[in-house]
Amino acid sequence: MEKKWWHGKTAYQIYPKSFCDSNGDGIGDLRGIISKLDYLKELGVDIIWLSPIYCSPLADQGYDISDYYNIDPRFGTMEDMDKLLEEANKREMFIVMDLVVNHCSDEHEWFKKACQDPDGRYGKYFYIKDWHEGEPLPCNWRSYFGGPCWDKLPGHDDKVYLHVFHKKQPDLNWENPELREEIYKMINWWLEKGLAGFRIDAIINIKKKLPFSNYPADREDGLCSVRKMLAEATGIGDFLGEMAEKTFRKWDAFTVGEVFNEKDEELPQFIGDNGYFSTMFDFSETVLGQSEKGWYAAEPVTPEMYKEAAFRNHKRVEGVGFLSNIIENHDEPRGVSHYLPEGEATETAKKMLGGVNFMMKGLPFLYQGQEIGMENFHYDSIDQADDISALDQYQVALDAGLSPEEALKVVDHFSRDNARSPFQWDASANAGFTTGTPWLRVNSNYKHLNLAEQKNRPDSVWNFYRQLIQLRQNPVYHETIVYGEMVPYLAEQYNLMAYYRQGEGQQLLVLGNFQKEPQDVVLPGKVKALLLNNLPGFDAEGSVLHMEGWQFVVLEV
Ligand code: TEU
Ligand code: CA
Repeated sequence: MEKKWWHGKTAYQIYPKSFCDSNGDGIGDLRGIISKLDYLKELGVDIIWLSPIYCSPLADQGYDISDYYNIDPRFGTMEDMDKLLEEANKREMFIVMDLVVNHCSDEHEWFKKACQDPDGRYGKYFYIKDWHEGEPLPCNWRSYFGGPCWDKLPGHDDKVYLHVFHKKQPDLNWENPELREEIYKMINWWLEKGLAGFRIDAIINIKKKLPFSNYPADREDGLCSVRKMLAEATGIGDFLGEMAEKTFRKWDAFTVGEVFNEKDEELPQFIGDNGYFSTMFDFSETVLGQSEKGWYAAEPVTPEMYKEAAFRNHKRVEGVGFLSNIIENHDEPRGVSHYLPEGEATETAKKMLGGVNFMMKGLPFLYQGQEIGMENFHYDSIDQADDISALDQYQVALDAGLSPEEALKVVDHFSRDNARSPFQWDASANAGFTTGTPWLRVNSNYKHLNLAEQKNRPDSVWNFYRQLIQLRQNPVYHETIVYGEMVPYLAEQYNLMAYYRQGEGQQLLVLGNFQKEPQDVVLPGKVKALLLNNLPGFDAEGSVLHMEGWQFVVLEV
């Protein structure tokens, strides 16, 4: 595998709205981010991905862009953005933005012009179809946020437009070469500014199976998940290859794709040496237990499921490319609330979960707050929900016959708001996030769970993440941690997640006891060094290691 500048780095996702508010309006902003660059540097972060900060009505929190060339005033100005790039550069850090090009906002001028003249130039930037009251829609796809993918084109009673996400997110027509050129121009404009690259949103949706057709309904509503259509769509590679060629490759940009359900044979094209993207997220654990029926029908994720999914997916890409490893992001519940059983999210367990994920082969991505072990924030009532997905899924659960209490419990676990509550900086009012009223409630646990408390405590979750990052940066182990093969160890041992990372003349063994009960692990040989341990004790007797509940160690063997 060809070596790339970003391979050995550590990445961090910022959800700008909830990170740090510099001016007291309750909304995190670019100046807030700039003020925390030293903090991120101290943690050991190299690459920072910003969720969208472009102009947006924020119907889907910025994933609905109304102007790709400007910063939303709530987040700051273009001067602030330039300053951020400059300050990051000074610290040898890299800024990556979110590239949201499957759709734009219905308030983007392209869409407004399309509404004025659906048959004109901009009408062809979207998917617009004739339709008359009483007729079936062009197809029965269900949007990701619920309801049909088609809505009436504003100002026209006889036309509908396609949106696979929210109705305020009309899909861009990638079949139109003119639209594609507009997108490439925009990407190059940002890269020219000094951006290191992009996280590429929902990209798998840009290729539709055409002509539009119905699929067998998968719920009572008579609709069918868009995912069925996507599984049948072919030819996305032509678009992705063209985009990479005309933009990313020219700049040696770093790109991470939000890709779901890619086929095995497509992997080299996606993330191989000359792939469309540098890397893509490993979602094999996040999708565990999910059901097409909705959040209410999801199955709990067990440690065995987690291990099996992680090993399977990493094996799939071994020798092909790099995955980006996460335990959470802005669309997921907090990892420690999702993968650890209820009541078990102790600091020890949080470190174990972070450790087994971080040490896997690939690029580690931390999500803001993960480094202090932030947890799901819990709703008292559905009125507290902001996430459009949570509101939809609450209704889906009620429609399926759950009581309001049960439906709330479901949403409470899966809501995207869990990851979007403000960063907990300290124990002062609003966790130090804002001097005003935060746009979304602060988690009530902030008085004891916050960065200030953890920074000076050597055994905190924060200090553990710092050790993980330092281990990755340590020149003695760097090559092995970055490029070493990942080989499962004792894969059959129940609730043990263990694997080797092995490179030339070096073998590391990562062991996580994924349960609260202790367990014994037979070691493969002599322990040369104990590189990391989430507990004070290390109890090895001959070739047997007695692991405490949730213990995590990295050994050189
Ligand atoms: O998510 C795309 C996606 O495929 C879904 O998993 C989505 O997270 C889920 O349906 C929501 O419950 C991306 C962004 O990460 C997400 O925040 C945006 O809402 C979405 O695209 C639309 O831009
Ligand atoms: Ca602000």
